[in-house]
Amino acid sequence: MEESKRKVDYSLYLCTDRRLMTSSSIEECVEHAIQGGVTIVQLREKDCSSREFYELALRVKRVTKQYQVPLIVNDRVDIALAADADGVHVGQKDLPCQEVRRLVGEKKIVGVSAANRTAALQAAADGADYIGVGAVFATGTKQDAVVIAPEELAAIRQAVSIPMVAIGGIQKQTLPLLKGTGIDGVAVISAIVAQPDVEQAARELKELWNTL
Ligand code: TZP
Ligand code: MG
Repeated sequence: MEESKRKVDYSLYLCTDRRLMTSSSIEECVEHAIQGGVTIVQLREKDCSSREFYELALRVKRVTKQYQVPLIVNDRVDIALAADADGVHVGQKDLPCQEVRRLVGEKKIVGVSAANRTAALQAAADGADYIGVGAVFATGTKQDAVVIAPEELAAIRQAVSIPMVAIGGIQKQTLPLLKGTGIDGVAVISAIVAQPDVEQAARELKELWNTL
């Protein structure tokens, strides 16, 4: 494995969403979140043009680079490459992982959303660096998110050895329920970006994670 990828800390994984954000810019949100303990950032913006997404990626990258936190671009391989992000995250309806890996090479991080054992095994076989698994709890952030059973999370953990990040409805109250699941990190949107104090929200989640 590439040396730079070996060190990736998935423990507190932030996904952005301008629609829910309390900060006045994504850069500000990301900077405060990193200061609070976020270890990896995914630019996940659904309502913007390619040009805007690209420009956002460049702006956010200035922040993540300053703090040496990896930046992952959601959905778009072209934008991840153009902005020289650290990686790209794809879902089951995006480009297949094998193609993504072929396009971005070995140095970039490739993440795949997998909600069941079959998808997780496929992602691992196709060269994914990590999988995002969820929704682990009910969430209003993603309209079509389906909550997976704890047994499914356990089956996925057992099936693959690549890092696994849980997502969906993770808040201060629900994070402790993930104890013992063997996940490598928690991915959150609203529990950080929608909070009045982004830095403090990230810090509290990080503290909870550290006691897991
Ligand atoms: N994928 C599954 S659930 C979800 C995504 C992107 C939304 C997570 O948002 P929140 O606010 O952390 O529940
Ligand atoms: Mg996607």
